[in-house]
Amino acid sequence: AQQFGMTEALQQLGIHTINEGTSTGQNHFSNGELLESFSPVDGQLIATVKTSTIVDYEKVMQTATEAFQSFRTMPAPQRGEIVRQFGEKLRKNKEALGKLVSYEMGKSLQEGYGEVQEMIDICDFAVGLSRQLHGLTMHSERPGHRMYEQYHPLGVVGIISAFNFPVAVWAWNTALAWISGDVCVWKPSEKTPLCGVACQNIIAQVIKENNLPEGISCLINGDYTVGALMTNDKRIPLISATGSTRMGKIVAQAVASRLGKSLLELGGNNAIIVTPDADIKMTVIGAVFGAVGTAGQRCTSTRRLIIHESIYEKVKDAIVSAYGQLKIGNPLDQNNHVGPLIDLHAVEMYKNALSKVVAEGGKVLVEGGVLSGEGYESGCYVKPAIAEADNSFEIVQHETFAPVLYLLRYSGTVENAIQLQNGVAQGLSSAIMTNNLREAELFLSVVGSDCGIANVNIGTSGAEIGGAFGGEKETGGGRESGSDAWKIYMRRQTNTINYTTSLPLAQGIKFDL
Ligand code: UN1
Repeated sequence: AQQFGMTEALQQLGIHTINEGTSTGQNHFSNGELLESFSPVDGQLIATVKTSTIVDYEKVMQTATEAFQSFRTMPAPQRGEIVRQFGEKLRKNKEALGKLVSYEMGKSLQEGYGEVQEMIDICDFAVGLSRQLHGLTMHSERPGHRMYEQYHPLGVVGIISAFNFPVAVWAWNTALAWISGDVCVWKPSEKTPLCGVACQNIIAQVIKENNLPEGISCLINGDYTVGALMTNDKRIPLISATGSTRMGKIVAQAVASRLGKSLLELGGNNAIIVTPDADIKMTVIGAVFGAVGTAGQRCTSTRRLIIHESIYEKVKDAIVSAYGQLKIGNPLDQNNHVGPLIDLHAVEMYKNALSKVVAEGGKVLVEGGVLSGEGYESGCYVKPAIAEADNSFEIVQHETFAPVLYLLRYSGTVENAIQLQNGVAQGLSSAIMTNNLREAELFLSVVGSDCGIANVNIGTSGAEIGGAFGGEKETGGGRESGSDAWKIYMRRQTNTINYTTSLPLAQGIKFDL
């Protein structure tokens, strides 16, 4: 890692590689056990971070709650100015943070930079939005009355994020929460705690430079037990959680039992439909990047290709031959396309998926396997694999966070392909490759894709921040990032004002005293 300037990057981000973790910002509330962060890139221990105890958690919540009391009164455009400065700091730290993301998580350096770019983009988006937190006005049914709605800050927002987008998902939430006047408490994945510390260090500078209360941004490290403190905490009106469907169900039940709000971004099982009218060259790029980008560990990763029988062999050959060109290795080296999986547990899940698909009757087209030898010492590097399968296979119905792509065949019209595409429990992202207007429009219509994201002539991953991001069914139903996703971070109030000298009741009710 040294040859890629990692030492300098860690230094710039305030990560101390000595055996005591870091202690900037809210992290001084961490007095628990040490959490070690190993890089899947080279298997090395990068640094350790102290986790938060229950006592630490209480302190964090007190600081956050106090900070909210003042932050909520700051005019929204001024809060936007804070987010603007945060975006500026991210621009200055893009290279260092992108490298850390790549090193701690294992995604390619380009994707690490891309992730930081998403953070910068959402900051820009939020700055503009800080002057556009619009409510509607309505016409009252009563004379001399005025009716309108307004959005007020909500309170403490709890963010539970996953290892695969260790920095961007936090920023999608915080940028909107902060312009909304909320304060944030973040529990990053215990697999990428240093990304959390680095982000906290960056925002802590902005908070300090503006003499704002530090509780605006809080970080707690630890495992699911820390997450459970958050989900059960009545002082947190909104929990935004990204991760597996299994985790989401636990979070949703805990939050619902206290009637809190939850914003869930859970698993996907994303497919690209390839029709006889598809541009094969574009299909190959979209499908291969979708399947092997981030080593298949995006919630938007392409897991299934649903190909029309008339072009099946042609598309199959093109994809298989593209897989032959893939270079697997150190993601910091820009010559490589595919980096490692996050850890050895992920490698087990990958191996398990490959043996299951064969056991269920699938046919392997591109052999997988775990790489060993020089450069692969971490044991986390695997070969992207392709198997011919059936949509009904249990393993195909399941999201495996690894580069395993299933090829499915359809015959007849595009309706049959749509049925297969929708025939899974998850509903995040979907795509169709076609130059046929009828097919494309049908795919986007009410009888088309049932996913939160539906693309035409684009793969399933790599959404822009300007749109609302999220999905239906077991994906959890939440929407983050662009469009009007900000509304969940605020509380809506309907106001009716009577400026007359009488008090007529609504619905024409007579009540004379
Ligand atoms: C995720 O995998 O959790 O659309 C988020 C994409 C990225 C975000 C993915 N912009 O692939």
